[in-house]
Amino acid sequence: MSDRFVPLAFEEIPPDDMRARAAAFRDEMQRRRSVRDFSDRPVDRAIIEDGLRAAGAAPSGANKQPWHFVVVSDPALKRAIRTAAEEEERAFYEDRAPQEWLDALAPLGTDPNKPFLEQAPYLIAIFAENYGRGPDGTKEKHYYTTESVGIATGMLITALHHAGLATLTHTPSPMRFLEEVLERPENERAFLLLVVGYPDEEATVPAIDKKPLDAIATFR
Ligand code: IYR
Repeated sequence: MSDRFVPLAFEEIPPDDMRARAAAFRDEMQRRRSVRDFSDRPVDRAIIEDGLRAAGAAPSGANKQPWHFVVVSDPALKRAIRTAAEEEERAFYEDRAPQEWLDALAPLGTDPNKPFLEQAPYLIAIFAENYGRGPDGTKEKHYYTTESVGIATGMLITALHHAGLATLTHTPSPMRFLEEVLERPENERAFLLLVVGYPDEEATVPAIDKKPLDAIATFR
């Protein structure tokens, strides 16, 4: 976009504050859970918009920003998404999924019923742009699209959690139906469906753990 350079707006933080912030943010992120029981309580759209702005600040291959977020709150659209998703999920749970995959999912207690797709106030359908369009309509190549959209999605989840909302990364498989229901252009493919809202007051989550640091990182 730009062949100019500007000064970096870097905010130096004193080392003690850095440690405190790192620890506080670690605690905050460790409280994040994937939620499947959502309340229908409304959510201020400004929170969703700022979450999307934060996601849009993600790094991306050649800064092509190869993502598009469709924010769905319309009840008829949510119902259409639920109907199509549950159809795929039924096929998944009843035929397509190998036993090993079903066994891996057992601790999560998931099944083909996805009431949260109607209950939650917002569904954010995340699309990856396989290519873009220049100002004159010519095709523009995108780079590291999956990585870029994955990073933006992680930042969106983090932003919404930080703002006080619950999310669920839902991946009905296959999810091409999202492209049809939401009438997306042919350069976009559905990447993930993020369910967003307040948890139901009675919400429970599976008793599962995250791996400790020494199991996920090597220092050398
Ligand atoms: N898409 C199905 C199955 C599912 C798959 C994985 I991998 C999960 O981590 C969770 C669920 C569903 O949403 O039920």
